[in-house]
Amino acid sequence: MWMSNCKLHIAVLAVIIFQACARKAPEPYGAVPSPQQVEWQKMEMNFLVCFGPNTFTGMEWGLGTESEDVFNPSDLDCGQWVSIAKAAGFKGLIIVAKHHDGFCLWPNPESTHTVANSPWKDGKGDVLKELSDACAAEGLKFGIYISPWDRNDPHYGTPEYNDVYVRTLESALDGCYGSVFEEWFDGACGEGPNGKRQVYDWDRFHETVLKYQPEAVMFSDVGPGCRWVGNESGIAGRTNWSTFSPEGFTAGAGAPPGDTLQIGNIHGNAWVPAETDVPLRPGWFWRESENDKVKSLQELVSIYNTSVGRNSLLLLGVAPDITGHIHPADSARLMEFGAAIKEIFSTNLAEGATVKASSDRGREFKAANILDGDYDSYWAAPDGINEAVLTFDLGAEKTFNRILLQEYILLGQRIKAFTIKVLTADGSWKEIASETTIGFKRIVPVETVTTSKIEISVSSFAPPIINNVGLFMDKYDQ
Ligand code: FUL
Repeated sequence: MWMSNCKLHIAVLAVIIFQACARKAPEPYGAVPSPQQVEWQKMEMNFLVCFGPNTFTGMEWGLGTESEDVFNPSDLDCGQWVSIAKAAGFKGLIIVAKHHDGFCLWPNPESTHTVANSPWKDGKGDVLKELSDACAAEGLKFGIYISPWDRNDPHYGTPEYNDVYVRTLESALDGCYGSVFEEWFDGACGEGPNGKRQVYDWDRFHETVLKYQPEAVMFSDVGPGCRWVGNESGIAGRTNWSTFSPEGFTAGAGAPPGDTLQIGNIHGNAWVPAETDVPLRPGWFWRESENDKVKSLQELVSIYNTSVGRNSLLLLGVAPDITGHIHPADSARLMEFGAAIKEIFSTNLAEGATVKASSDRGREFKAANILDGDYDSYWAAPDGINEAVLTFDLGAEKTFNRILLQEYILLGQRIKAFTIKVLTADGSWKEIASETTIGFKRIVPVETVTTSKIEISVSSFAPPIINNVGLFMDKYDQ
């Protein structure tokens, strides 16, 4: 009796231990994102609103000597910018609050080169106030770009400028415009009015942002919150690690080469995902002569695929005109773009499929989680298994040309290679893609294919984790 009781206890214990092991979530691998970086990544598309003296002078980089009288929009309407962004599927707007010419779109007490000395609203206007209010009203996030380079400030090129710049950051970030989701530090760094270059005190700049806006993700060429993608053409690396080792580099001339920024570092020690900034027009600022040069719908969908679809955020430069409105040519294109993305990705041809994995780590991590539409439920392989195959039975023949995959980045970026095969009419499997990284979101373009079964093989640095797979048809980017 005693023996059988003992056996029973041992058996129960074994089951409990087995279940506990089976249900344990995988350990994180390598550098992982902060909660703010996860939320930031989920935004996918934001506007970079470029507006200031350049809008009125037709320049890309103002000299800093422009009169404040130049800035005088006849009918500024930040509500229009925000409603266009929202309708086109963008989640936040970052405003160029001070470009390299030094002109501030808010009454910055550190400078006389601001809206306060312009004729606009008799010097009583504040673009940051109007835009942050409009964002709050529509539920979009608000971000700020304040160029460290300043061609107007007389202190530029001396240690005092770092103090001026810190106080400038404070005056925009201290909460008067609500919460700021991203602070953008441009890497462009030239000479100031006295011909000198500035040695920036990046540590102080970062501390200042964190003090007033602890939730803000900080952009620069090399992070710390997110990094430049290394080009302004809308193209993230086909291999794109969100991991990156920034040690020894600084923004601007001290940044690594563009191709390194495009790819990241495979074993980078920090989570510094790529952001892809690209203007909607040839230039970042509005010019009458470029009204007919707005990127085409096909170009924009292609940029979506090579930015959002390559584990990056898309930051699209949008340039309001001298009236203070987004020009009809730009707004019409943005509407078409938003509608196209919605159309492509609203019909997931993998819906209703069944999926089997070569292994899983228990019920909570079963392969079916991949198709449940919930970002926080995922399939994961058991510990010690770094190679796995997922087989999707679509139930019927489906025709598609985009395959979307997502890793659960809260536990790191783990997958280093994957291949995709489809079942052909003669019953054999044909490889249609062989790629490297996935990250938060990967959209793999393939030749249009019709099949009833697809097989995805992954190879990773730690047990692979996938939380979403989708099949789509894109008729716009051909
Ligand atoms: C660049 C700048 O020099 C451009 O003027 C623009 O602000 C763009 C977003 O970043 O590096």
